Amino acid sequence: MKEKSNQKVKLSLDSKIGTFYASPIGHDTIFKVLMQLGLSEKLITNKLVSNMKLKTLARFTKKQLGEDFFQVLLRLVNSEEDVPFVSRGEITQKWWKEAVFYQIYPRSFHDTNGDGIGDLRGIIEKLDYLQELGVTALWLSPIYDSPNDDNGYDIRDYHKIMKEFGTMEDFDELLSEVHNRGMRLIMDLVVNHTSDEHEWFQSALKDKNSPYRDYYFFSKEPNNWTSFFSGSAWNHYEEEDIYALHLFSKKQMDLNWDNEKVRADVIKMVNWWLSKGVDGFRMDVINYISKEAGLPMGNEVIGNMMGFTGIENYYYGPNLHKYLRQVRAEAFDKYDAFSVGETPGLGMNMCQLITGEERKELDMVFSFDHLETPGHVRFDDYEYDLNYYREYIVDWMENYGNNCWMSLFYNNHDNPRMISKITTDKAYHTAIAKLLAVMQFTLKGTPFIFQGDEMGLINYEFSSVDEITDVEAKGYYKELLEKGKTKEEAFKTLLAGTREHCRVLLPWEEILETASDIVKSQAPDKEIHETYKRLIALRKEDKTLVYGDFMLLSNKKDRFVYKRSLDGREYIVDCNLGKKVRKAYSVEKGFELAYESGKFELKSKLNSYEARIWVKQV
Ligand code: ISL
Ligand code: CA
Repeated sequence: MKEKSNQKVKLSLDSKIGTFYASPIGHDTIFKVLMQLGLSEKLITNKLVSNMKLKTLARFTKKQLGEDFFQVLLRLVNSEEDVPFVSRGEITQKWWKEAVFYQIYPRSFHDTNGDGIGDLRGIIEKLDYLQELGVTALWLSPIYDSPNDDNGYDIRDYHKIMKEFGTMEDFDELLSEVHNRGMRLIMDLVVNHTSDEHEWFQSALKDKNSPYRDYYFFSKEPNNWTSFFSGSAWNHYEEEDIYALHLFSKKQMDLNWDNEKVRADVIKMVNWWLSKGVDGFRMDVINYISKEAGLPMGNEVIGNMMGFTGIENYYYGPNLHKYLRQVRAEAFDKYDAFSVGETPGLGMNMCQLITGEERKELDMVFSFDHLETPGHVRFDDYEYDLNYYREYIVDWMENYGNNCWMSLFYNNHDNPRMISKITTDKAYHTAIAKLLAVMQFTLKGTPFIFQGDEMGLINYEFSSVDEITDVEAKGYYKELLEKGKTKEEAFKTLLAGTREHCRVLLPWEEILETASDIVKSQAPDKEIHETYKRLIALRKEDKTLVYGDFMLLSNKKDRFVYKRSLDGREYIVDCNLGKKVRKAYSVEKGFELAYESGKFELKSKLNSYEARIWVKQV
């Protein structure tokens, strides 16, 4: 267990580094910085350093870090009054803890009218398939009316369906078909920003005195914040010689949540969908909604470390908790609806302060620190080491608390496929796909399958940069060329990290609909699909895999062995995280094999990436 400080005393330059690191936000911030730089925690936790005063460190590092660096960290740390409560007690039972979620990126899920774009009818057509797989809840990426600058994450009208996807009648049918099957459906809530084509922004832009002017951030003097999609976070409007803030694309304008009318309108819209019967929302970049008052300049050192300037002013903003509570109280709670926030950049303490059930903010979050190993960013071309995933997940399993609940995922629409990140050697792909599934369905938390995971999909082989149309990738490509990279180099970088890999239409025909064809049915993809079915069924059979305690049995190199137990029921999961064949964990008498990802040639050995699940006989 990690040491935690309970003191509510404000920290200052006279505080010791150790005290700073023991404070929840201090810990998360330093942890993130170390991770970004690929440095070890030991750098901070050794006695010599931890007894040093912050101001001494500030003096030593003045040249590298500048005057303000520690002031900015102190402001962030001191802005949080609370400390996380970590319960070891009973877990409250909830449908969404027992659920198996499946994320649909509608544009590339299933196209029924041949225009090359997935649609709502396509989802309806595949509901039986999803039910058979064992999925119990769906998350739909945005399906609202949008000019599609960022594939629907730029919403023009929250109450209309994107015309390429279908109509509101199609949606209503989809929702009732989902419910008829005893499944749930959650929507994507994108309210950090709207499209610049949204009527609020149009009105604000055209008329200084518009009631919607304060819905956004307009300024004559833009600050130095940068956009996640390259360049400045401020777009210039010539007519009035004024700028407006957009953390994402130039067509995704940040909403001003400090304006209570914005909150009221968002809450009204959320109620509208909940009253239609949707079961909850995934909330896009929800930790970015509260910005530091006055939008102060971003610290350049932090900006360089993180790759984005300004981020310390909004990724854990001053009113975040307050706004989340308001949305919950005035919308979600009225329907007992489920919420999962997308929260890039937040560490474990911050997540505890947002998802602790006693705090009444969000039910769950997606945090992302497991998607790249320390010192790497998404666009790096490297081999992901699963030993890091083990370290990460064990920390969360042991320290997140029973009053908080984790989401378990490896993929989503914003990342290349995890299997390809681990190795490009196709010989291992089937084994890796199964290994990932074993961990996903036996660890403590709610699994979120991303469409195609169950088919064992890997990165797409793009042959030209023109095939990559994502707004982020296009901006980054331009930036790389401006920095002097050749076209080949820039294309190679995109291939490593582009979100496009996960946005290619699912290959239904090639993979599953040829099940009758003997050759195809023995293809690895089919095998992976069967594995998903088996594991989901196993998880549903026994609540031990949902609510059971987690206990680490071995974390030697390339090995991950853990136990889940509840009321005398026990499972042991034995995973080989690497390519080398290694000795299997020797389970006590009384356990029998519940699942085996390989061929079980040798009981005492585990092949490359092989995994076994043992269950205690009762
Ligand atoms: O851009 C990032 C830093 O590299 C990401 O962490 C980013 O904050 C995250 O991917 C946010 O994603 C969500 O909001 C975006 C949208 O483009 C993504 O598809 C969505 O998942 C803007 O709405
Ligand atoms: Ca279509």
